[in-house]
Amino acid sequence: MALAEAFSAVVTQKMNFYHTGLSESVKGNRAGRASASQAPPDVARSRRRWPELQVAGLASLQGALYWQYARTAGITTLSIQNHKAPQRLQHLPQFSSLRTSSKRVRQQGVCLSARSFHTTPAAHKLVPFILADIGEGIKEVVVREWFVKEGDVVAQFDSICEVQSDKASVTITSRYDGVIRKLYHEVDDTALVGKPLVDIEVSKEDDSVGAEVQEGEAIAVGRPTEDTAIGSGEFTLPKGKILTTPAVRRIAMEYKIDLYDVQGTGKEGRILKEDLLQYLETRKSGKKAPTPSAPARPVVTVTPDKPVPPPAADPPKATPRLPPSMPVILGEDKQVAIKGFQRAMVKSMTQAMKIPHFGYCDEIDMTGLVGLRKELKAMAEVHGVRFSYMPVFIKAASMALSHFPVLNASVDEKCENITYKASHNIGLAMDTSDGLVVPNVKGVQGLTLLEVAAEINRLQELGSRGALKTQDITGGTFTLSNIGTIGGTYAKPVILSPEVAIGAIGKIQVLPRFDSSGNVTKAHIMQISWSADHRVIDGATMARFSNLWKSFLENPATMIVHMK
Ligand code: CAO
Repeated sequence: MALAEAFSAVVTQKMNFYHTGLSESVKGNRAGRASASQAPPDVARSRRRWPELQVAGLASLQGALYWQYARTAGITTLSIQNHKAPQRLQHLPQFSSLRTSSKRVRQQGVCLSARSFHTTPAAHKLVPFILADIGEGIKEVVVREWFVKEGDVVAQFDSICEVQSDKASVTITSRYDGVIRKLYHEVDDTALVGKPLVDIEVSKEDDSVGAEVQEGEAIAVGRPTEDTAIGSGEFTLPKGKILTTPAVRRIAMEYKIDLYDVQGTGKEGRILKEDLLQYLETRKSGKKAPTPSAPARPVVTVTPDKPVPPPAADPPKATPRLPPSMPVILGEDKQVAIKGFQRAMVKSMTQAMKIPHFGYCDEIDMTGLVGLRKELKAMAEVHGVRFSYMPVFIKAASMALSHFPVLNASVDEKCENITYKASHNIGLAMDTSDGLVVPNVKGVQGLTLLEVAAEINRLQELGSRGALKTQDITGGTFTLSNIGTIGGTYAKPVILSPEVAIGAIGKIQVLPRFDSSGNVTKAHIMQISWSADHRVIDGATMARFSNLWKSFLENPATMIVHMK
């Protein structure tokens, strides 16, 4: 069976249902297109005459679309013909009566025991669904988006909402089957860990829910946490998020697909049905599917497959990335809560300002690199990679860090131990619509310039749509902040604790300078401002490191010679 057909068959099975006596079957895409409250036309016509719904295949019960239809159609009796996992039948508050001929269900199904078959509305209870601890000592989150509304029927693992902690976004999914009765928050509200997010009406007779329902924990979906602890003040990462629909999740479960392996092409990286099909197709053909959240090393083919175009003649310009700003006239004072990434900034900067900062600035003559960058940019374009100066800054930093490992280090909270980091995970401050975020390029010491550029492209793309993953923004060991893309010369960067050093890069400007013969020449000048933790880094070390970094940028040939 072709994969597209297989997929369609799954949908058909999910939606294949009959009104008693009519045996009408609504198949595949047609059923799939029906909205939650719109029954397929044949069913809608007959629902008054046939208030009993017969289900062929238990999978049907798991579809929110199906549930919703049954509920809105006022169908109170459900007959089940095929039961592979009878425990799933326990959470059907919208049906007051269930029938089955299945021995297995009779033996195993809680709802089909002595108290079963005829449940009544009184057999449901309202459960506050508590926002559980999502790790890293997070006490509160901001609700970014609701995926449900009051009255919606949800099944286990259906997405409830997306919340934003001060570290990353997390999708909260339901642990129970039931009906959403109350949303406790509006979008942008702050929700507290340990307090209810929603009330869910679940079946009282639902033994599998039992004590858990009393606790009502919300669960976050994600990969197991990754150990990217920084220094000895280590923490557990919050889990990453997968954006997709419950239907796609269910199909993924049926085909035993880990959704983390599927590249989402929808809004904010959402995994669409087409993505899953594409993944299945690739898996079937035995090819390796692309991994969306591949941790460290971006794959770049460096063999040019078309001739490298000649370098562009124009000098590089910092293209304005933001639309021209408009004046904001407030009229009256306005108080706004500090949330999301901004809250993260409050925390990290307050922490950082406890560190005694040592500042060191210098200027770099970028004239040689400006010329070389034109060539590198053209070469990278052949591989579909956008090549700015940032890959060179980052790679040169890594090469210099190899000589000064104390700068690629972290200190614990009381500054009693210093940990020299083996990997150069170099962070780049990124100006996004959500605010400042600092993802990092992992393992720079082992990457080529092109690979660094490709990884920056990936991080920038994710950052621009607020889709950076936890693993992208944690585990950094050293940071560069290229404020020069916006403007300015010098800055006073603040260390990203527990790292020990950071550099702020100014704008490359064409300025007059003297050459070795004393003649005034046109030069491309850029300023660098370093900040280091003066408790563990002395000024001489910072200056020597800066000199080495500067020499790589001013004489790119030396960089090439020493590059591994
Ligand atoms: N001076 C002049 N031009 C520069 C430059 C500099 N210092 N750095 C980069 N440019 C150029 C780039 O080469 C690119 O030009 P081309 O189109 O000719 O290649 C252009 O400016 C735009 O670059 P970019 O911003 O798209 O990409 P980048 O890799 O240079 O920078 C990033 C990526 C994420 C560092 C940048 O986009 C950004 O967000 N900078 C702001 C960082 C920030 O806010 N720091 C403050 C932190 S403290 O609050």
